[in-house]
Amino acid sequence: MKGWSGRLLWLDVTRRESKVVNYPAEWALMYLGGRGLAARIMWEYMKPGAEPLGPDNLLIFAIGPLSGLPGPSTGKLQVAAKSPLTGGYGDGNIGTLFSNEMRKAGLDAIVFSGASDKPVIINIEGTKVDFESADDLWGLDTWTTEERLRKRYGRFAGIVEIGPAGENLVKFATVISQEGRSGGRPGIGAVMGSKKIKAVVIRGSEKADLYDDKQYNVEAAKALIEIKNRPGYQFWMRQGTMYTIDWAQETSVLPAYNFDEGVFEGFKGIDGFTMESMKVDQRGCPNCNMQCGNVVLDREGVKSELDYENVALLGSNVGIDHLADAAYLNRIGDQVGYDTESLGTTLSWAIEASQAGLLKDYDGGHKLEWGDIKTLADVAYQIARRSTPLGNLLAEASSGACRKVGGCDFSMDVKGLGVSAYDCHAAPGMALAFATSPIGAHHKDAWVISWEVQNDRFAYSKEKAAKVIELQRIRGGLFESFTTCRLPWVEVGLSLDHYPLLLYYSTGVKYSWDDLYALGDRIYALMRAIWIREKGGWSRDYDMPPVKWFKKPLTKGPLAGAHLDYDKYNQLLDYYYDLRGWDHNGVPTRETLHRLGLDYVIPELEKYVRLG
Ligand code: PTT
Ligand code: SF4
Repeated sequence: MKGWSGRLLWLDVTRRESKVVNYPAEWALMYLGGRGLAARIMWEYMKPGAEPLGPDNLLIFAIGPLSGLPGPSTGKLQVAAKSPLTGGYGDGNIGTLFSNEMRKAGLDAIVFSGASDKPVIINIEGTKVDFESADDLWGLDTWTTEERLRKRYGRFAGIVEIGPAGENLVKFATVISQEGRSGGRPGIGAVMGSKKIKAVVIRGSEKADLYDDKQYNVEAAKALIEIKNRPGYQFWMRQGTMYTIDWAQETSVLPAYNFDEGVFEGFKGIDGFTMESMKVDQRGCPNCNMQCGNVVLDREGVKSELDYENVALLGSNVGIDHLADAAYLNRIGDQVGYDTESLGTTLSWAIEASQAGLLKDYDGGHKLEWGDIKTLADVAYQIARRSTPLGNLLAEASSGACRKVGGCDFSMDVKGLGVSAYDCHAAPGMALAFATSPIGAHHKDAWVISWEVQNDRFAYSKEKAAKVIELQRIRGGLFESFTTCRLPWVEVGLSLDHYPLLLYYSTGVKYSWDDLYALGDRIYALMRAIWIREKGGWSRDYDMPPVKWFKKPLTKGPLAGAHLDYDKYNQLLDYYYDLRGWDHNGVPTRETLHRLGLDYVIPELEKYVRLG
């Protein structure tokens, strides 16, 4: 095979053994890599019903046929496992040198099974593996951990690690790299912590074996030049995703006060222009010529790398109107190693719950207040350490906490994962995208909202359901499996036509757009099959957006009064299922599974559902 090594490294963490395995070439062709390969491995090798924080869960790192090569924003790695937060398929996409070094080590995937009884660093050189003690690192934050490991293994080593949040099995702990990169919102860092893996280090020295090296480089160079010449490039380099704050305010989708509202009176204090006035550095993922990690000093004078999502959820959504304060919470998230988006949705839920009197046994009678940065920062640390009853409760995320104390009507999650930073009172298509995302309410799979606000915004139409699927195919199916950053296409408009060519020169396989769309649909149906197997069945209730968007209309801004409509949403969901070839409960039909080459999942699925 060209473009793929065809090899995966299997690590038995309990026995401290490793072996290199050739996986079937068909998997590469049908699932590409990254998310697709991870899902295929999970279906094949994970024991059904595995306890997410037990040794039977598999932690999977996977790259794709474009990752780690020169070219448009290719330094990305997929980290996947059964999620302790949702109980279903979970993954994340992280920009890291690990991707480049994994490519040089000649590995398409690394699978971690079992669990260590003591903290370990797994040190991989090529395919040689050492399990080293991490006793001296356990308990340290991610920045200190990585700094120490870089001194030991070198500036260019691929390193990913967890912080105290992962060690303490916080349900939304992530995998961290290079200070500001975080991946695996549905608790993939907690899975790493449950295996007592503090860090994984990788270095390789092989040259990538491509089908046509020369043409690959020509095409990659063309794409990189096109990115720099796009009209939006200069502004992107100034603000990155932070431009979205002003846009979200204008379109009434900026989450405020636990998604009660879609506008925020203090938005100017946290927007992209404020960020520009505070900017001290710019950084990002490897192999990227449109680096979007904008760095400011937080309220303690420490560097913090910002994106729209974390600023909205740790700013307007918790009533904070000073960027340095939102940046402070964001930096805590990076250092302790958990997802800043879930921190935002969990803190905002906690404030609402506290004010409703649901946290009396936890808040010591001192109600949490919107915008109270000092208390919120204290709570953020308590969550990472599970050091107080409140911190321990909130370490389960709002979805877990509300099951203990009530308040699930205002937990802003789908399938357990907190929603990303787009209010959907007046955006049914985006609500559908959150509700049908294969990992819970992440915007990564279908950021339909920018299209939706310009195209019959209040419609619950078939066209909208089709648009969600189109985006899910490209974003959630293809980019997650290439595995590269999607932002060159989304944000500066790089032509998608580069990608089949890059794939061809990398692998020698000519994929048409029809092939690629079918590939995206296959990965989606497979992820759904994993969910059905792990949940022991399925119901369309799992594909519903948060109740608040239906029941509590907006009270502020030009769209005051707007809310979602149950009957119309159900109609939209029916359109979605029909277009996907799934039945009215959201289960892929036998015919659909057959068409996508997924006959092998049918016997297992028949144990849990009646296939149409
Ligand atoms: C991603 C999610 C996002 S999406 C953001 S801001 W965004 C939050 N960032 C966090 C952070 O930072 N620190 C932290 N401790 N937790 C964080 N949680 C949130 O994580 C990220 C970029 C971004 S920034 C986006 S949109 C794009 N996402 C991509 C994707 O999903 N797939 C893909 N093929 N390309 C993408 N490119 C962009 O990558 P998750 P990263 Mg991320 C401070 O991991 O789990 O997918 O969650 O990986 O290297 O940080 O890049 O406005
Ligand atoms: Fe990373 Fe941003 Fe570049 Fe994408 S655009 S690779 S997220 S720095």
